[in-house]
Amino acid sequence: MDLDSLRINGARLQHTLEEMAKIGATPAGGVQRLACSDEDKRARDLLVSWLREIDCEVTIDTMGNIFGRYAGTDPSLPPVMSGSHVDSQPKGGRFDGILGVMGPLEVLRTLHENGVRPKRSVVLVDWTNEEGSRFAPAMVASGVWAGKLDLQWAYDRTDIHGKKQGDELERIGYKGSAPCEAFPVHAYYELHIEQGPMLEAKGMIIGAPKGVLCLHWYDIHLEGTANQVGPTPMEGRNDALVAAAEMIIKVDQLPAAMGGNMVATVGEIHNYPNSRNIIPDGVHFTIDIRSWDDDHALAAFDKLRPQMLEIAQRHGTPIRIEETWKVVKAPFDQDLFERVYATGVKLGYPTMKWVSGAGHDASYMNQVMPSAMIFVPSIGGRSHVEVEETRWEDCEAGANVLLHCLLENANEI
Ligand code: HGY
Ligand code: MN
Ligand code: MN
Repeated sequence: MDLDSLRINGARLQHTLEEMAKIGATPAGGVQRLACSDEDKRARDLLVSWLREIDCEVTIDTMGNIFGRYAGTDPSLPPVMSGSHVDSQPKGGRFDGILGVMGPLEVLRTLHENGVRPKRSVVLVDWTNEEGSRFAPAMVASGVWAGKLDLQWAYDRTDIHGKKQGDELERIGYKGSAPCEAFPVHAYYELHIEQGPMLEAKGMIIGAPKGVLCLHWYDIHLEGTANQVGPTPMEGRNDALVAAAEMIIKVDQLPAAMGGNMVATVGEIHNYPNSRNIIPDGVHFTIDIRSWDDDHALAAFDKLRPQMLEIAQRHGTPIRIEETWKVVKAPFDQDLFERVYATGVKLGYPTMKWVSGAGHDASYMNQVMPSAMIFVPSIGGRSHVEVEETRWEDCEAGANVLLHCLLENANEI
């Protein structure tokens, strides 16, 4: 068969994305499928049923990663792999992660219905808890698989209700038996929405990111003195929330102070006891610093730390700093990166090279095997929001590029 003319079924891809969007659907048109939640389970169950329909061998590992293997003609050769995540942010979008699982599913369906059996097997993967929103950190299961994070440490991560990730994985029936450890993979591709404005702004349909920024996460805990807001004079208060507010402004000012391509964000904050007529005596907030240069990101926190210590001292609110998680920047495999770009051009899609500011499981895959990503535009550059949107024809384009990149690597020795 003329493989060059092979294309995926865009309508069927749209249907799978629409079916998945019904799981955890929110009233404003987004999804909530938090890691290891009942909604995550329902999405996983649907994915497994679809994989079995096309005779894929399904394996679940001890971190709940789901692998669907579409057999090639030579089982002795390391497979090619593609995947992403079905979990979402609390008020997430209908494309983040799930496109990178439905895309390879559509590729496998296309191979299966056309009787195409490449030399190498093609493995689809759904990585557990890519978002790191319910259980920090992000990309935790691909991190364990890549040998960069400890399994028990990952199991012990707790959500704000004190539930453990390992227990929740067991509860939803996805704490598998296969070891969560890397096996030889010839090439890994991840299809994902850009989650930024650039492709749309440049009129592009396919993005070939050269890599992913480093991600450094910190957790800051402040201890104040609670009291009745009325009789307590302003002088001498130990107000943990005011101290936190000063620190949060410093975080926001950090990238400008450091220069270079950096972002710094406080995205999560918990205030205790969080009553309008009690001076806060406890605050926990998170810091996310990203840069194309790990040392640049580390230098940024070295600049921020003394500023926070001074603010804590001045307010009499002792501070505890947790260096929660770091994943180094991921410069992708040059050959695969160039293949993504060349395939986009060959298939006739406006294509550009770019970089990923969002973290992805490919960040860890990149540390243990040749990896690259395929981006498609986010309308308005929006993501991690319920209005997240990508054109169906762009999803189809991305899956076609994925099909041909995987086939080329799957048929090379
Ligand atoms: O944090 C990220 O960029 C990804 O959504 N985990
Ligand atoms: Mn994602
Ligand atoms: Mn995300």
